[in-house]
Amino acid sequence: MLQDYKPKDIEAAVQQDWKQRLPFRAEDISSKPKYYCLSMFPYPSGKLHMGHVRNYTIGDVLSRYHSMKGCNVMQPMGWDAFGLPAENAAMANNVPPAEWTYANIEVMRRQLESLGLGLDWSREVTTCKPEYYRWEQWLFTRLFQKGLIYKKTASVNWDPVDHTVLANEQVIDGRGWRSGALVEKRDIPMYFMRISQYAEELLDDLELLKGWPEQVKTMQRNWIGKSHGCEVHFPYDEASVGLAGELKVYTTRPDTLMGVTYVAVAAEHPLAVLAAASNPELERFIAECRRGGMAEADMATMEKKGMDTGLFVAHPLNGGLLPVWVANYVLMGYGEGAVMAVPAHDERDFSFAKKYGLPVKQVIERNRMDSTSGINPFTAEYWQEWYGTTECHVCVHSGKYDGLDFQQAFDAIAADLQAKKLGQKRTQFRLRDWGISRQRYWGCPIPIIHCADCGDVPVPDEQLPVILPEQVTITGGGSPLAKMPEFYEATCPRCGNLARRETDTMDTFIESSWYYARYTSPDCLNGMVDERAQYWLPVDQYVGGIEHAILHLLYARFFNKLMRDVGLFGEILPASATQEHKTKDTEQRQKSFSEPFTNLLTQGMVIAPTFYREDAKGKKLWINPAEVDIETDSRGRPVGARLRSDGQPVVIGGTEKMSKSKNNGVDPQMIIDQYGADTARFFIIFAAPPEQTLEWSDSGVEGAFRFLRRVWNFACSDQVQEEMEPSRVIIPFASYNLEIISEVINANLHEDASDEQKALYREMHVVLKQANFDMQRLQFNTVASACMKILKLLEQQMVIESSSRGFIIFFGFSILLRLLAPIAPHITQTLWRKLGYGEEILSAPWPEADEAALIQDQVELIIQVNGKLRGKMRVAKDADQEMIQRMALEYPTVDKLLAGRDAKKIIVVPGRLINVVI
Ligand code: ANZ
Ligand code: ZN
Repeated sequence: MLQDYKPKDIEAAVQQDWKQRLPFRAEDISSKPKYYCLSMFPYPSGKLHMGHVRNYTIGDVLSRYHSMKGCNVMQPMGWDAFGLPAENAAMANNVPPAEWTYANIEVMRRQLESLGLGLDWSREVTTCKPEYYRWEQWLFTRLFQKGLIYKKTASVNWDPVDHTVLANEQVIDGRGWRSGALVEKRDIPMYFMRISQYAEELLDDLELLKGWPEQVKTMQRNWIGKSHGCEVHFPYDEASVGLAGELKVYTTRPDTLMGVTYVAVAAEHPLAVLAAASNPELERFIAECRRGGMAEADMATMEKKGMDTGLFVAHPLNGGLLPVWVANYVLMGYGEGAVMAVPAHDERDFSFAKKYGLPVKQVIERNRMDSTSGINPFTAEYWQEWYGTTECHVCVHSGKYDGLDFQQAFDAIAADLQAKKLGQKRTQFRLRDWGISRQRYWGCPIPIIHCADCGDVPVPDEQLPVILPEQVTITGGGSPLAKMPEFYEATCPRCGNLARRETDTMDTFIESSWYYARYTSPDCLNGMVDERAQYWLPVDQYVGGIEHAILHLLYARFFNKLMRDVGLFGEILPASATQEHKTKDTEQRQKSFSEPFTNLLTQGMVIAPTFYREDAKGKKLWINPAEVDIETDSRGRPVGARLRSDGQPVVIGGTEKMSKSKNNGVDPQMIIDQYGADTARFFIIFAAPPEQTLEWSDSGVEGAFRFLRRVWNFACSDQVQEEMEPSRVIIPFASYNLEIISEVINANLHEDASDEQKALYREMHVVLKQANFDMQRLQFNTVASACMKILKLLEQQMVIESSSRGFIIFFGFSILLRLLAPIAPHITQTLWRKLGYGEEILSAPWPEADEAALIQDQVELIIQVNGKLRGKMRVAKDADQEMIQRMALEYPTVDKLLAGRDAKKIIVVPGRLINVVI
């Protein structure tokens, strides 16, 4: 009797069963190979969005697939729980951030459960809990003592009305997001992590990451930004500066040194400050620059502004005097905070020089006889052609350097500077040290106590964790911690005097930099991680969004190296250890614990159509796709759309990334409620390869549902049930012995099947073989379509009468269920049991294609030994002599009779028999 496919009931029952039997618990000791599959953990905003669903479905498919392939799989989940939104929500709704966060976690955990993810919840990590963040405080104190964390004054965004520091994302068009006041720069002491010390290693080790997308590695490489250049010192002109000294600059183009016509310094540069002391106009200009607050990215396009300081420096090689300007395009935090300006060969310097009437001196020519040689200098074309390349360069108007190419000039000028002690070659990294203190409440407290006598004293281990008070009211006017004496009053751990506890918290990027390691030892009470980390790390597969391609991944890679170097992964010598101290073993360990993520998959965006209406002022009001009915033409193409509630037309916008701002997000919960998690998962996997953009489509979701219903109906139909009944007894399914099954089926097929039936059976294995290939290269969308093809082949088999049909259906359907299991775990698990294949589909072996079935056309050969009939053997029709002979020798009876001897002669009568003479 046909039962309806009711995903709600099925999924609830299966999830209940998982809750009781815990099949996703990862074993810390196992004889199976380990497979650690990690999806980026969510920020508990309170609502799962489609991006999460895609991310976690991909991770789950990989995890389940590897379980069935025989791995000891760990797939954990947790919460990236600190951060700004909780503070904003606290202000809006008047609830403490902790309360808001924990409530959201409960909601989202239920949502994740309803997706049917195979997660090991016993490893759940919540980063705002003291048992988690105490270990980053512990690490902080270690790194502080090692000098890998240090304190330095740095500028922050200051809101003068709200009296608070703003995060970059809270500054909108230069104004505070709440107050609307013009944001100022303020210098305050901050803590920095010396990531620059690891720049070289972070760059070099990208080579180890064979399983990462090239694109991500390139982004990391550019971010680290190693450049080869030169430090050049310009001696002060004592007459104008009033003291002796040198202005240092960093340049990647020492070959242009003879073309320098001025030098420019950042507004914060000491020389600018010195000049401003006696020049009020300059002082005003500097103040204006500092208010600007400029991101590096805007540097190229913003309007260049500057002012002459009236000071001069001397050219290091020819002694000529060069004016010193303050320029807003020079960054204090980069290089030396000063540049040697070469207007003829640097576009920024050029537009600055033009604006302020400074000289332009060309010192490079292009020695090229092609179309580019005729380009007029200083045109857009010229900059396009010249910028960023040093190919085919020759020096001109450069005295003794005339005629040298780029590298020759670079070397010669560097050597001359060195001889004069006015500079030398230097490689530099773009990567800055990581400012980790935040003047915010909802984060991990920085474990430092400020003592008037002892300075900054790290909190001793036995006083950790420094607990963040959770019962607070957030008003928006600065961190509440700074107003809580019970928090900030402390005694100095060194001298015992009254001292003040640091009220800054850590950048929330810190929590996500090591959570992957904590999952290995989530309950460890006496350390960040324990020896289980050495079993589970590195993560075998990391899955997440491309938006984390730079910072998060770089910080996590950095933390892994820090943890390695404080000895958390066992005894490993630092990279700097001398060769003689390195043994094979330590070197191997050094390598295997250097990088946290062996393979990285960056999933594509989820996009959806947008709809809007314009109000009287032309402002777009975005309408959610769920509220819209789409009209299509006869070919199914959309021709119009109407708002369901009023039946009036709406404008169809473009297809864009699902977002709040365009109101085009589809709520995953709605899809799950309506169609079930299996449908949502199947659609997401089917609609696009994991790394590509996925276009949401309601009809696609419906198609996914219809397919799963067809699977269900097929399995539950009386005819199929009847057909399978005897096979259950005959095929030794519990052993899943492919060889035996293959033999039974192939023998049967041979005896009574029609050509069509054979072809259909063969086709199934062809599809399976391709699906397995696709699975390995993470092309899950074609695995999903393989499932559809196999169902169709089985449906076709059902209309052919034959005695082997039962076997084929029984075995074939088990292949379909297993192939589909990682994608749609509930329906497959339910049918697996219902049809008597076994208890738990997750522990069934992954289906492999039957090579014997793949042989296209077979003939049967009689096997003789010394002319006596000894058996029959099936070979491909087009098998060559050599292959037939080999198969005959391996035939069990022949092999036995040979007893290790060589055959004297093998006679093959094509298509008929084979005679082995012993
Ligand atoms: C002279 C010159 C001539 C330059 C030329 C470029 C082209 P990368 O490659 O990113 O390391 N620079 C140095 N410090 C700077 C600062 N604090 N703010 C803004 N610009 C700065 O860039 C190095 C180049 O960026 C340096 O080489 C310097 O300009 C500029 F035809 O020096 B160059
Ligand atoms: Zn003290």
